[in-house]
Amino acid sequence: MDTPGTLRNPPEPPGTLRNFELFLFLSLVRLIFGPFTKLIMQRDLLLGAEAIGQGAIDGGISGVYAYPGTPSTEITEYIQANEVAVSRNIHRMWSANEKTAFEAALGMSYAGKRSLVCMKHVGLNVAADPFMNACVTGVNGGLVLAVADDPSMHSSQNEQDSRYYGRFGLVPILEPSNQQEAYDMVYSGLELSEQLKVPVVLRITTRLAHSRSGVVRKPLKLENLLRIPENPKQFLLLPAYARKYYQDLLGKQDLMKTLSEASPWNLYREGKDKSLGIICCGIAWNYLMENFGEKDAPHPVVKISQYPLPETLVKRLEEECDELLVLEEGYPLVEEQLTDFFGKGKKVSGRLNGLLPRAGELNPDHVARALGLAVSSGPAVPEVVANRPPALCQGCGHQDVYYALNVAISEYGDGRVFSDIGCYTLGALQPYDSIDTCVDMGASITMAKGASDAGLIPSFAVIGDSTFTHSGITGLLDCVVENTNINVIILDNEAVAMTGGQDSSAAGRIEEICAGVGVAPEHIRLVVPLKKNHEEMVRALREEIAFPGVSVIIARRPCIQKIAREKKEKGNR
Ligand SMILES: Cc1ncc(C[n+]2csc(CCOP(=O)(O)OP(=O)(O)O)c2C)c(N)n1
Ligand code: SF4
Repeated sequence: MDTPGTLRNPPEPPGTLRNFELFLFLSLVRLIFGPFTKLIMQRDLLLGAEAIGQGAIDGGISGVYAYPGTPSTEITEYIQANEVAVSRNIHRMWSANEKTAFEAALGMSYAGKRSLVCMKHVGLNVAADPFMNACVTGVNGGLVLAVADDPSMHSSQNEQDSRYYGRFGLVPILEPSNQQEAYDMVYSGLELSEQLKVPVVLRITTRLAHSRSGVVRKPLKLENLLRIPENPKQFLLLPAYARKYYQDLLGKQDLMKTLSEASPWNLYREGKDKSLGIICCGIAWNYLMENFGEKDAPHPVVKISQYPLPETLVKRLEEECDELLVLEEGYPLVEEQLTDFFGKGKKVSGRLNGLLPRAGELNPDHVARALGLAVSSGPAVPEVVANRPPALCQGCGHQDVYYALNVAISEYGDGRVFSDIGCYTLGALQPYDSIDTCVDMGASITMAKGASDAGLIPSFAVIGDSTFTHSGITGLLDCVVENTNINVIILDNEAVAMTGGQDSSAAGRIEEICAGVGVAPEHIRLVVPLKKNHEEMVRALREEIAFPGVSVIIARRPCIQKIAREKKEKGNR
């Protein structure tokens, strides 16, 4: 900063030649570099999920395929609303489930174009079959699988770690530590996928998906041209081909490791205190940095955001430090790889040895405690916002169904209502206390079938319209084939309400699907779940309980939240 008396070049009066030259020079710079600087420096404030959507668009995808699921939903919603995606007509409609989504993305890759497929962690269980096999066939156009894990189960039925799927499939895993990396990793991940000819897994967790930060974008790429695979048998997994492709996949492992070693997202950071070496995976890097502010950690740190594990970096840390601490979100995947089976090796701490909690999300406080630092958690959460249990909205049609169901089955005793996953799972709570199970999407019909087979009659399945088309239809077919004594209630609110009211693939199709699967038309009943129809609903339920075969009762009334949202949107137009 200049101080008084140090002014060496006093300003020239306006209008001099010098000012004019400067003006000309700046105008020229602006003219030549303006468009580029604007492009290069554009910084958008994006959720992690949105950064992935933007990275995929800029990276040249021709399609996103997904089934909603927290915390992955916003990736697809961002692409659906994006002007470039709309003008390019990038495929962006929801799929019926994660398996169909993955397969469609693979088909787009087969045709030479780039695709993104998104799901929550449990969705990858549903898509595991095409995923594992796509790792063997490989890809043609780049394919990135964005999978969002939910440690602490904020809105999920478990907290599995999707990095294991990447390891299982023997393909690269990218794990961003912030929103910028999330963007960069999809953008470059599509290229990495084309370079290695395998799907690339991008694993994020809830905090990253749902927090914002500035993201600098890269130039928008052109979409790939249509181009079928050079090897016309690439996607033909007959054993004779599959054996060869599996060998090819094994043959790529060394290159994957080399790329991990050289990855700009993996790094070794020096630290003077070598009594401890720290390994941070993905967002855990952020949690460590939050503890040290602008200052570097006193210990050497290896940041891992691309797998397979960058062995050279990890070995260097192991050789230089007395002990190791592994900070990772999810399961102890890296810690397990480093821990000596017989306990004779170097001490490795983390989630396995109890220094960090074995379950749930990590946070900066956990990291501070593990490092023996003071914990400053900030002010306590005011009671007014703490611990509000979820509840069905007042006026929700699901309530009316539960009140009727409770009456209809009261004489048979408890323990016979198999539910599924959706808003209606809240029927487990008071005052309804109507359902007994919730395991995975589609399990209501199949579990009720098994219980009925075992002699538990009547046996009820309660399933939402979206969950029915996600994975209920095949279970219903099993029931029809065996003429199972079962009562299925499909709660048709014409929306995927639990994840924000997306359009349901089932809309306007449920009766036809049930009839197509083979349910007798006279046992496909339609009711409107309203207070005034209580008696009629109880009667319909009792009549179907008396029928010793497959019956489906469709309770149709639109989700009131979706109606309210649509009204508001109309008003804003
Ligand atoms: C395999 C899997 N994919 C996605 C989800 C996220 N999810 C939970 S319920 C649900 C759908 C709910 O829709 P619907 O069955 O129509 O019930 P509603 O919420 O509308 O009552 C979704 C997508 C999940 N839990 N599991
Ligand atoms: S969002 Fe819709 S389906 Fe869910 S509880 Fe509210 S009204 Fe019912």
